Formats: sequence, C-alpha cells, structure tokens
Amino acid sequence: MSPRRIVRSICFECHSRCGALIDVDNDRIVNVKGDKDHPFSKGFVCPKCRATKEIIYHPERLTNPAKRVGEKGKGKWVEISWDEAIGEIASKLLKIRDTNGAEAIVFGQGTTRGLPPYINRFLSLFGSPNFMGTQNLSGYPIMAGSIYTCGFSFMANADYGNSRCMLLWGQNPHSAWPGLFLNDIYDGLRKRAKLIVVDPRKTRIASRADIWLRIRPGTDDALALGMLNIVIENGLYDKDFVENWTVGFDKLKDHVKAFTPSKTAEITWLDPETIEKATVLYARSKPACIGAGMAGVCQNTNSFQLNRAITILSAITGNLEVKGGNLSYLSPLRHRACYGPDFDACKNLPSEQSGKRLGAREFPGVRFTLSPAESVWKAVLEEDPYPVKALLLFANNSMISFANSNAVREALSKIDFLVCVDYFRTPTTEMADMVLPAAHWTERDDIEDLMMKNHVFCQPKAVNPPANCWDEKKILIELARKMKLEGYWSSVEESLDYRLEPAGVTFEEFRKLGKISIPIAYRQYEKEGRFQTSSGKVELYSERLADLGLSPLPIYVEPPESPLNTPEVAKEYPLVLTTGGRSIAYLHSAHRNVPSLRKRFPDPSVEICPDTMKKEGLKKDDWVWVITPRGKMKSRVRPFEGLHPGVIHVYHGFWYSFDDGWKTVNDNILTDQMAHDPAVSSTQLRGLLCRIEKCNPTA
Ligand SMILES: Nc1nc2c(c(=O)[nH]1)N[C@H]1C(S)=C(S)[C@@H](COP(=O)(O)OP(=O)(O)OC[C@H]3O[C@@H](n4cnc5c(=O)[nH]c(N)nc54)[C@H](O)[C@@H]3O)O[C@H]1N2
Ligand SMILES: Nc1nc2c(c(=O)[nH]1)N[C@H]1C(S)=C(S)[C@@H](COP(=O)(O)OP(=O)(O)OC[C@H]3O[C@@H](n4cnc5c(=O)[nH]c(N)nc54)[C@H](O)[C@@H]3O)O[C@H]1N2
Ligand code: SF4
Ligand SMILES: [Mo]
Repeated sequence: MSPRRIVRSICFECHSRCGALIDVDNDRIVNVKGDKDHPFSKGFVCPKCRATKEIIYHPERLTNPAKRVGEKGKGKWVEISWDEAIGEIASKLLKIRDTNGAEAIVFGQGTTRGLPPYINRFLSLFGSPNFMGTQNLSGYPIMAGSIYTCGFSFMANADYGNSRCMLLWGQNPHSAWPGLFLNDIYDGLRKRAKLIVVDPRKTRIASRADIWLRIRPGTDDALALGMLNIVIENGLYDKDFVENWTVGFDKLKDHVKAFTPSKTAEITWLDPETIEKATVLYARSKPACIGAGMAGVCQNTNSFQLNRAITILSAITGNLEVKGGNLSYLSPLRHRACYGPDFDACKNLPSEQSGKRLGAREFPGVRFTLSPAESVWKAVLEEDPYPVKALLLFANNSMISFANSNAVREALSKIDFLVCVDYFRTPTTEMADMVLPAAHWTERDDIEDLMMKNHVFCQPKAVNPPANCWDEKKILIELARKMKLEGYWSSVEESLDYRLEPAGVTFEEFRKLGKISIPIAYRQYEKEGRFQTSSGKVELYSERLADLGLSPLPIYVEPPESPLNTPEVAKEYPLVLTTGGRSIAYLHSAHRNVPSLRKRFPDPSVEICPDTMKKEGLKKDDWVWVITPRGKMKSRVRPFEGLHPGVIHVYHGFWYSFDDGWKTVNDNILTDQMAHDPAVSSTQLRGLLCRIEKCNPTA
C-alpha cells in the first residue's frame, strides 16, 4: 500500500451508510472526513465515524483468538492460534450435527452487519435452518407488514425530498439516521412540505413539526386504525386506486368504524381534534410519505398489524410507489448483494429440515428469514421443540440487546458451545467458550447496501487489520474449508465477485466505480399488472393471514402491561416506560469505551418531564432506579420538556465501566421476553410499566 492516500469508503458504524474519506499514512488511519460527493450524506459524518481511530487503535481491542479455561462468565482466557480455533469449532459443530442434528447449531448476527450472504449459504450447506437475528425488533415487522399487504418490501423508504407531507412515525432521524434521511427531510422542509411527527418525545424533528402527536407508547396501532377511519369516513382516499388495486375495502371500512376520533384519543392519550387535523393534512397532501421508525414501530407485541395498518394508510391515499410517497428499491443486484444467492438459509434445505426453523411454527411471519432470539433461548432452556447446543454469534451483544437479560444469561449459561466474534470484550463474550477478533470495516473489502436508498456502495479496505484480526467473511470461508462444505466460496474475492454478478462487474471494477445506482421504479404494479401478493392487489383484508390463523384485518392490541390492560400492576408501577431511543454518540451497546463519545453522553440516562421530576423530588443528574416487575436499572435523570408527565424514557445499551453493568445499568433488565407479536415475534420494548426511586449511585 502506498504511504499517504485518501480512500473513499462508506462508514459502517451505524446504518446511515455515509460517505467517508479515510486519510491513510503508511498503513495507519490519520483522519476520517465526510465525502461531499456522496449522494445522500453529502459531506456529513457524525462523531462515531470521526472516532474511527480511537476505535481501531483502542488498547482494549481484541487482537487474538482466545479460549476460556474455567467456569462460564468467570473463566480465564488463553490465547490460541487461528488454526486451533477453526479446528476446534469445526470438530465441535460436526460432532453436534452427528449427535443432535444440524438444527442444534444456530448462527447469529446483531443488527445489519453484512453477513447474511455468508451465514445463509453456510447454513444451507451445513444443514441448519437457524439464523438468529435482531430484525424482529427492527425493520422486519415493517417489511413483513408491507409484504403481506402489497408485496413490496419497505415502508421505511419514504421519498421525503419530493413530498408535500412527511409523516414521521416513531422515527428520530437526528439521532438514528442523520446521514441517510436528514438531508432529504430538510430538502422537503425547504420546499415547504408539511411535517407530522408521531412520537411520545418531542425530539428535535418533532419540534419542527406542523403537528406533533405525543402518543402513549405502544398504542400506535389504535392511532393508525383511527386515521384509517377518518380517511374512509371523509372520503379522503384515492377512489380509483381503491377500486382497481385493493381487495377488502368494505370489510376494512366496517372494521375501523369503531375507532372514532374520541375512542382513538382515549386510547392514545392524544386529543381527537389533533388526530383529525393530522389525518386530513396527510390525506389531502399529494404526494405524502410515511417514514416509519425502524425501532419506533417495531418493538411491540402488535408490530406486524401496526405496520399493515400504516402500509394500508399509504396505499389507500394513493401514495405507494409514487414520487414523493413510499418507494420500493428492490433489484436483483441488491437481492444477491445483501442476502446472497440463497436469500434464506432454508432455501436449499430439504423441507423436512427447513420446517425445523425455530420460531417458524409459532410466528408465521418469520417463516422466510430468521429465528427470533426468544425461540432460540426457549430451545436451549427447555429443549422445545428440540435442544440447541451451539451458538456462533457475529457482532451481537445478546446480553444487552435482547429483552430480559436475566433470561438471556440463563440460556447462554446453559448452552454447550458459544463462540463470539467481536472487536471488544462484552458481557456476551464473557459467557463464551471462544472469542474471535474481527477486522474493522476500515480493514476489510465489502459491498454496502441497506436497501433504503437506490445505491449499492463499495467499501474498500483502507488499512490492514492487526495481524490476528480476521475479516468475518474469511472466518466463515476457512471454517467451511475445514468442514469440507462443498460449494462454499474459496476466497473473499470470489464471494464479492459472486455478489456483484447481477451488475456484470467484478469487485476490482466496482472499486473504481465506487457505487452502482439502481433506477427507481415508480408504479411498478401498473407495468406488471399486479402487486406481488396472492390476489395481485393490495390486501386490505388478507385471506392468506386468515389461513395462518392471524387477523385478516389490521387490529389494535393494548400492550400486555399497561394502565388499561393491567391496572392492578399500574398501581404499583404507575409510569409508562419506553426504552431504546438512540443517541448519536453510540450504536446500541457499543462505543462506551471510546473517550470522545463517552464525553458526549457519559451516563445511562432516563428522561423525565420537569413536572414529574418535581413531584418525585428529583433534580437534574440525580441517580434513580427505574423499576419494573422484572428488575431495576440505575440511571441519571435528564429533564425532558416534551414528555407526557405519565411517561418516562430510558436510553438503550449501557453496561461498560459499571461493575456488573449488565445487571445494573442495562435497559433490558427491565424488559420482558415472554410476550410476542404472533406474526413476527417482536417483543414489547416500547410501552411497559415502571416506577422510579431515588438511589445512591454507589449502592
Ligand atoms: N430495550 C431495548 N432493547 C433493544 C432495542 C431497543 O430499542 N430497546 N433495540 C433493538 C435493536 S433495533 C437492535 S438492532 C438490537 C441491536 O443488537 P446488537 O446488534 O447485538 O447490538 P450492538 O450493541 O450493536 O452489539 C453489536 C456488537 O458487535 C460489535 N461489532 C460492531 N461492529 C462489528 C463488526 O463489524 N463485526 C463484529 N464481529 N463485531 C462488531 C460491537 O462491538 C458490539 O459488541 O438491540 C435491540 N435491543
Ligand atoms: N446513533 C444511533 N443510530 C442508530 C442506532 C443506534 O443505536 N445509535 N441503531 C440503528 C438501528 S439498529 C435501528 S433499528 C434504528 C432505529 O431507528 P428509529 O426507530 O428511528 O430510532 P429510535 O430512537 O429507536 O426510535 C425512534 C423514536 O421512537 C420513539 N418512540 C418510543 N416509543 C414509541 C412508541 O410507542 N410509539 C412511537 N410512535 N414512537 C415511540 C422514541 O421517542 C424515538 O424518538 O436506528 C439505527 N441508527
Ligand atoms: S451517521 Fe455516523 S456512524 Fe452512521 S454511517 Fe453516518 S457517519 Fe457513520
Ligand atoms: Mo435495529
């Protein structure tokens, strides 16, 4: 590699996919800056990306494979060679397959990390249908909600920049999507588009809104049905579209009648006039788009039906697949590049094996992509429907990420063989039998795409990783070689070329191109003469769902633990709790060990409205316990003006630098893994009950 050079790449610290210019001197990164020529981040990069040097040259970075000697969670770590690590994993997996069947082995990945092509293919050659992910908590309910309704993939793709009205539903672009959506949203605002925000918190974007709907956490489904009712009752729908392109309109009309503005207001803690005003504004603006929060509308036990209702709202107002509305960016290239040739680990498995996917029987909506973590824990703990013996986790901090950390710990304590691949030690790696060090995104070649914009990007390696940190793709390739899995790739280059095949370029050619843009197909259904659903229409009423035992019409389900559903619990836990809002400083549980980022957001935090603080005798920066029926989490008080006095919010993902942090400052000690969405298995993380108590920070 030449001494000083600028490498044009794509930041991978979160999912915005911002353009990054990496300044490299003699195989060391000296600086990272924004790329002004990038189509949507346009020169922006956030503090996480600017902290790249602190991350990759961090003294605590894992730099060698290691094996635990001694008890789980307490053992000593002994460094081993890659040869030994790969050899031992291969023999363990083969032995388990012989004894318990391939399905007893689960591979997992945290939030979108680019590995589905590799894990899917590995599992389909190895024979296991079980790929565990976090998607049931973000994205997947949206995807499934639109697939079952109109067959296209993503309600999250709002065309803000060309819209007359932007409805942000549980989405916080300043913290969660600054590079991906903010420029477009501001473009829309500059062109005088109207803005509606549905969020219990008055976020930065909510404070810019024409109408802010301060919803009670967990009741978005009722709001969506109420809005559908107003649209239908007032004839604000697109009559041609409804007549020609939908099925079940009359049934929907009758069904949503019960959700009058006053009933909807009662459930959601909004007022009826504001609901009507917002609905009329959205429905009369042409075109209008809905930007659904990837987590904001995905972490309830009724997320699937909520996302069906939102998709239906977009459809009957004539905003599907139109400029300024909600778009579909599917293409054969990104299908292959993102998911790989097999799309799904089950694709090439015999039906008797694919039918064993954990979760598929209970959650029909998960049938075609992943095994939810909760089904995996159940299999480990109760051997139901069969035992799971090994778990290989790539970029996933299960102990902090999934609901009810105590239950997760119990499962990880019981599992026979746990391997974690990470940059750093975490509460999850501490439960592992083996830990493998990964190369950072600046140290590996890759193809980047999130399917939320119409570009597929090249992410070239800028510097070499530390000698013993491996690209995860290489880990899987070497493991496949050792296990003699015929048909797996033999090199990273070969795999990248394969993923690019539909574009007719090799990765070496792609390096020079930097990106491939995909033409946007407006009203594809007109060209094809059908939507990709069973009926060819947008299914307001779905026979297919009825056949699966799910409600054929979108429904409202009160959160399992709430002032309305469990008033007796609410007596002891009177506040409504929502978890998980993002800070720009961190991605989930990562980055707390990065000094510049920790300075921006030093402590686990709970947001409380000033009136409630006064009532509870609390001051800014006081430490409190947030307590739910499942556990208590220590947090610092942040006054937050724009919150309902009956609602509090805890940020997600702390553990680092606190003794026993997974137990004391981690929000998932508060959450419950037992209640699920019956279609997609999302758990209730937004909308629980809690109380707060002052605490001694050193206690
Ligand atoms: N209560 C509550 N819980 C939630 C949420 C919430 O809102 N509230 N949100 C949920 C959502 S939407 C998600 S997606 C999950 C996220 O769940 P996870 O993806 O498990 O979360 P992270 O904390 O990002 O953990 C990823 C780990 O991967 C490491 N890492 C980062 N990049 C790489 C890489 O490229 N390779 C490797 N090998 N390791 C890497 C990091 O160091 C970190 O330890 O959390 C979920 N949990
Ligand atoms: N900096 C940073 N960026 C991230 C991440 C991160 O950890 N850090 N995580 C990435 C991932 S994996 C995901 S899934 C996305 C998530 O992206 P988003 O869903 O946009 O982000 P969140 O902040 O999780 O939630 C959005 C908003 O939902 C609101 N909210 C809470 N409860 C409810 C409710 O019941 N109803 C409604 N309508 N709103 C509610 C919160 O107040 C918050 O402002 O962010 C991605 N981007
Ligand atoms: S928002 Fe920040 S972390 Fe996310 S891709 Fe952009 S620069 Fe990277
Ligand atoms: Mo997520």
